[in-house]
Amino acid sequence: MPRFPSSPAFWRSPVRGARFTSVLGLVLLAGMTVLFVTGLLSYAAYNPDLSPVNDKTPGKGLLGFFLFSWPTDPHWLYRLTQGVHVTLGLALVPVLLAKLWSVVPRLFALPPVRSLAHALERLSLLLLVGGALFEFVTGILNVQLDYAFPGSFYPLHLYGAWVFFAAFLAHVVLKAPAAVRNVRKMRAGREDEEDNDDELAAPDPDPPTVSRRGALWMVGGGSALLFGTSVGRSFDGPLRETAVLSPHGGPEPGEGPNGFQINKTAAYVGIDPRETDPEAWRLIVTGRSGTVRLSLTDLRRMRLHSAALPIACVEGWSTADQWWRGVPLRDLAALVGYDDPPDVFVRSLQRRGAFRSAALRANQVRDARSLLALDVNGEPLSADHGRPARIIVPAAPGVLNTKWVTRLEFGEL
Ligand SMILES: Nc1nc2c(c(=O)[nH]1)N[C@H]1C(S)=C(S)[C@@H](COP(=O)(O)O)O[C@H]1N2
Ligand SMILES: [Mo]
Repeated sequence: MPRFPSSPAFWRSPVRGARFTSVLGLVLLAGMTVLFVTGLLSYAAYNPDLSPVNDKTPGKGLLGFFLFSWPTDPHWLYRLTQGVHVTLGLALVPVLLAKLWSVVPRLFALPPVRSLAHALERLSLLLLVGGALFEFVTGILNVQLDYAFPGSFYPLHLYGAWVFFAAFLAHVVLKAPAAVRNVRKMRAGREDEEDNDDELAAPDPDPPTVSRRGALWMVGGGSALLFGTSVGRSFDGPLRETAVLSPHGGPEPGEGPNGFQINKTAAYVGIDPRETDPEAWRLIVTGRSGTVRLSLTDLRRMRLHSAALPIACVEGWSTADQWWRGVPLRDLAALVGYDDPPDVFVRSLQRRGAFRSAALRANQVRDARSLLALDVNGEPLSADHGRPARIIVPAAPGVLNTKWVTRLEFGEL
């Protein structure tokens, strides 16, 4: 009985084989491509060119490109793209693990390097496997642990994605044709045929306890379970309760008009209730024609506008549309001298921690549904939803919807 993992006979599972690996590989080809694209969309949605405010990634160079201003239509756009990114990412965990398990004998094959080409191939696999594990681990920690990497998650996950994807492309070019051939054979019902060049199959397998098909069903069942226990975070009502595996999201929001998901409470980020007292609070607006100070009463005398918009967090959870009422940002821009709205830099009363300020692009300011909201669902904002005034922008990530606003600086950023 061979005792070393470097010997092919050490690996006994009859499930391993080129066809098992091929099915999982093709699922990952589709799934990881969707993750990469929705991840880059999330990057674009942060208005990364409005630096150094939103995106502080150092030395990102070419990788900092983005191709378009994030649109404001459809208003549920980020809810969809980021919901898919996080929910699909969680659901793919069993597929990734099964795929790695299916090829693990290769890791121990001797000699470790046979030629220069083989050395390069192994290096690309290191980037592929390392990159995939890194992206899943950082992503899952982020959605589960309330930004376990404040400030640094973002560049890590972005750079990791590019390293992974470069290796992934090379791997797909090399392996996809064979994977497709293998799956075709399986579908033609010839999976039990002898295949002598199957290097992944155990040369001396144990008797089977489960068929390859059965093992694939188990992986699929694991994915379905993860999907079913996380997708609810993108919906309200009883469905939300089904999301026992999160993604996380803050404390229980309670009942009533303000009873929807809260990311961080006023107390958690250290907002002093005296500063958000509606009598004492003032909004400062700066722009081309100078500075304006407005009380809450001044704002309520302006033309108020209503819009039904969701909160959609980068963590993957989102709320259904809520009815927000407030002053359109473009009307506030007009107060300080802009007929055609420019970008705006938004500051909150928060003094420490992430997300206390954010920059919005001119196309977002221009949309009449982009509000400095004072009310939600017919009532003034609660302390935790940003009393007395917060930003709400259609289709934007939650992180741009700054709460407890104190200052709006209009101008080209
Ligand atoms: N000042 C401030 N605004 C903030 C945040 C914050 O931490 N501080 N969190 C942002 C994030 S990440 C999200 S998802 C939304 C959540 O809004 P909600 O708590 O009202 O649901 O608020 C955004 N606005
Ligand atoms: Mo968020």
